[in-house]
Amino acid sequence: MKKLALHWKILIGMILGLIFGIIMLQIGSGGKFVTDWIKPLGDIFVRMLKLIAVPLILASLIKGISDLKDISKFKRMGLRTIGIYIVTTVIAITIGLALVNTFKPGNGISQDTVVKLKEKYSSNEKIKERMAEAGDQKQSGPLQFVVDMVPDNAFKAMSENKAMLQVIFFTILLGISLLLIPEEKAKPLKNVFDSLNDVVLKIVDIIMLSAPYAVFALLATVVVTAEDPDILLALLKYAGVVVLGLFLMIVFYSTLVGVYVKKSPFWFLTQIAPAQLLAFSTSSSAATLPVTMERVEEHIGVDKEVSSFVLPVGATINMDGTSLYQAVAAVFIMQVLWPEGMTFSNQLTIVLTALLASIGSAAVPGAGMVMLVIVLDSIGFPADLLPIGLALIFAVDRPLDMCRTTVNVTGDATVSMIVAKSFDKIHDPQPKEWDDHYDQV
Ligand code: DAS
Repeated sequence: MKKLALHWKILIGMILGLIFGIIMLQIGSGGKFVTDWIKPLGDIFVRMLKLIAVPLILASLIKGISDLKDISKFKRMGLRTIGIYIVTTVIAITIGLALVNTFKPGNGISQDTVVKLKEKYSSNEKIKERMAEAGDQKQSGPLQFVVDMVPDNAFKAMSENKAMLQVIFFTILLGISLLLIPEEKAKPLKNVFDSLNDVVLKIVDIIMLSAPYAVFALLATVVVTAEDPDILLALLKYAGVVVLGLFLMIVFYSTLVGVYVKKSPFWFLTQIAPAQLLAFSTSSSAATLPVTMERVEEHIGVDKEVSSFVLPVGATINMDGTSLYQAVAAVFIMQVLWPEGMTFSNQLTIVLTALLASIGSAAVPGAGMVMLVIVLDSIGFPADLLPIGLALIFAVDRPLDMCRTTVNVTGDATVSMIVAKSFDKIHDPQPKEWDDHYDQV
């Protein structure tokens, strides 16, 4: 066990968690036991990761910007990053549309399944919650997400984890200003953030020691809180199309890493595996971000000037997995409930709105489904059928959220390597002796 690399231990924890959850489901009050006594372990782990996400972004982004020496390079890196993010997201949506129009998973859903869903979910609290959240999003104008990026209170922004873009905005302002004041004045603050960065990365290592046990709890919880399995079967073809699309995205990223970054795709997937497994277990890019940053910097060798900007921005605005899922889900729902809406222009509209929706989706569980309402609304989907449409995909949303979050994280790591390579800021990693220790512990 000593020599087992971290990602194998996490994988074993996940599999044992799945098995434990299935066993507990067979025992009378097993589900309640898991939610009362096991689930908190997973919740604590996710909260600890979110706890250090803000200080890590603050420290590494300040260090990254101040190491850049001049602002023009930062501007070029920012524009290149956003540009590549938009391209990969449009490719993800296109793959999603191609697959869902080819396999037509919606054509296999019988009308009595739809009726059953109508009864089962028409008053479902979670569906209402997501509809309400989407309603709030709809009310705001197209540029609201830009306005929301500017915090009116820096410390309040840091206290609310969902305001990650606000933290990034404030930190970029601080980092650039640090570049503009005389070196001797900036030095003390830069040193503080330098050591804060190392300290926080150490905290990530320490938290990761509990990862195998935490993912056990997270997966056991997912199993006992899953929706009814018979609907899962009816939706298997839909879920299969989403998973196939997500798998193709992983192949696409691996090809980019091999062809452009000139690193072995298998080596890349091994190094990023702990972040992917956490993304799968937590369904949260935000919670996974500290581990993604630690893996990309210390195990893949991307310079901090690049990773400290590209990854936090990617965790919030680059969600390729989510955008692919939204394209497939929107067309699937139309195939079942609104076949007449399946026009080519509507599908083009989906490309644009799924791109914007994935940028606007928060990096938390279930966010992608909330934004799906925006996508459907944009093509004039009948409002009375919306709750049924969401109900149709709700039962399989959590397992698909786990998969699409994994792709979101992998896409961010891939783009950070591409941007680093384009600025010649990727080197052979030298994991520190501690890393060997934590990898082997
Ligand atoms: N769970 C979101 C994330 O953290 C993705 C989604 O909901 O689609 O990336």
